[in-house]
Amino acid sequence: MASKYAEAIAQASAKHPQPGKTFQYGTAGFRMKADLLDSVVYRVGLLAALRSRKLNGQTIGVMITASHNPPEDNGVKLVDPMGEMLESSWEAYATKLANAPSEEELVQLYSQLTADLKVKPDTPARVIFARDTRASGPRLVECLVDALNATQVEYTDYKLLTTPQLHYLVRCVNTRGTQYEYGEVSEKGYYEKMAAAFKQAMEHSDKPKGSVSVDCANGVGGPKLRELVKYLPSQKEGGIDIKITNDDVSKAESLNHQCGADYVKTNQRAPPSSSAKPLERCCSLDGDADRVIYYFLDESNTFRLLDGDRIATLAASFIGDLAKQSGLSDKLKIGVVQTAYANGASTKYIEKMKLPVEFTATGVKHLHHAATRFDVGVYFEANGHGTVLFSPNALKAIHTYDPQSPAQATALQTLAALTDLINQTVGDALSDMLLVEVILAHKSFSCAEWLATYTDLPNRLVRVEVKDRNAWKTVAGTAERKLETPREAQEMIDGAVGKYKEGRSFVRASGTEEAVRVYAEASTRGEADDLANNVANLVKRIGNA
Ligand code: G16
Repeated sequence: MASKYAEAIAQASAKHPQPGKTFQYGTAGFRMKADLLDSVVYRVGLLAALRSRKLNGQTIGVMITASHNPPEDNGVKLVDPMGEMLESSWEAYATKLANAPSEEELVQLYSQLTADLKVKPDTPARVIFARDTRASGPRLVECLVDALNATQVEYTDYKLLTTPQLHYLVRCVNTRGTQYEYGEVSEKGYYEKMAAAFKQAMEHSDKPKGSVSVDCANGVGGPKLRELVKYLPSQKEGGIDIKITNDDVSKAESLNHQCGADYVKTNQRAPPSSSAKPLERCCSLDGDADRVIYYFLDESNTFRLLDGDRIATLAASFIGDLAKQSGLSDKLKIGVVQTAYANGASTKYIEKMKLPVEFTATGVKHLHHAATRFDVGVYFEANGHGTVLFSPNALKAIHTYDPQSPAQATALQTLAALTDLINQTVGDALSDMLLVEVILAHKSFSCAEWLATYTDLPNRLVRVEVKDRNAWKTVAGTAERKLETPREAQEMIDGAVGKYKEGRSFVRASGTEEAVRVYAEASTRGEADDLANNVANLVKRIGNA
């Protein structure tokens, strides 16, 4: 049977023909050159309607962004009702819809999915959406709106937002009026919630030291951070001195160009535009402000990186201390989730703290899922993408525990504030940055002291372009540490790794770029570079043969 919306879908789809390409819902949705995306975004809109109807009219989010990718790329991803990433079984439907070659086949597939998924076409459907600052954003929004109109969806366009702000709004709108209410459904509500939590979290800390210079990657994080600052206490009132840099969103080509979290992490250097002096605290967001990386120049002007692993260890140790101080350590099982990119030294440090560590494949969706298995799940990718999840049990314990001493009451108050300060839906650079600032203030830590908690193994990340990145498949269950294909590759990598002290290297296809990534670490800088180059060369050889 044809879907109720078949005619409207076919008509609007004719405006956005499939360009004869094969698409795949990847690490973070669909992502590629923006001029290939019109039909994909249109079809994602169709799926959002189905998803919302399947979930009885709960609101689904659609974010148009390509995050850390260059300005000419764009992307689209779906957000499920609690603000989490789209349920993985639905990714396959997204891929199928995106690849339907003609209007007829699209309509047929849509009707089939409606029937197979037992979706009632008359159920209301609701979607909210937003975009980052890319030039292609408004055009892609039109494609999305065409799909929402064709399938009679109620929608709200939030225009420019960071990705985590959209995730926040999705959760707020779906929990409104319930016992799980997450916050006011507005951008202002986001700032107010975060600012109130920040003030409460800072109440029992030392005054923050120095300033923090924030590189906003010339993306949407710039204007949004400026807005957030208006709600935060001033320096005089005990707040932080935030210096905003790279916040020019008027020049499309400057997005993520020689700045931003990905640039800093990959190149292991500050953006060339940085004028930070030695020991000044700096951080970089990415293009849609869902990642943050800290760094500074030490006394000898050497660049020092404080990446996602560092944020994870800082957060886990701080929350562990608060749990002990508040008398809740028995009730809060804290765990950390990492990927293969985590520096080996960070994993050892977490194990020394006697905390469990789990590994998943790259992609926030995998880490997030694993983190829900702990009362307090700290998850960060080394690239700065992550957050801390508090389970319903943990929240109950924190909010109902009767403190037995003033010291317990103080720790409990800070812990409660963190549950609001930290975005529970997804990694959020603005929220994570405030979290780091709160912890540094509480610990009276400079960046140098934070760095001194353990010593990273020197490491290197290399991006290699190959003929077909899909030929590079990893073995299931190895958290992407071992390659299955090309057959000869893993043995050669093992051979290379064996030559270096504390050597480790792995290769995986990127899910967001047309490339393969090589990670290597070893006991010295020279060895890590050497190992990375050797493995990158063999990947080039095999991948372009
Ligand atoms: C996205 C994902 C991250 C992932 C990154 C790189 O980040 O959300 O989980 O680490 O891509 O993925 P890959 O190595 O597969 O290209 P973002 O910030 O670009 O959305």
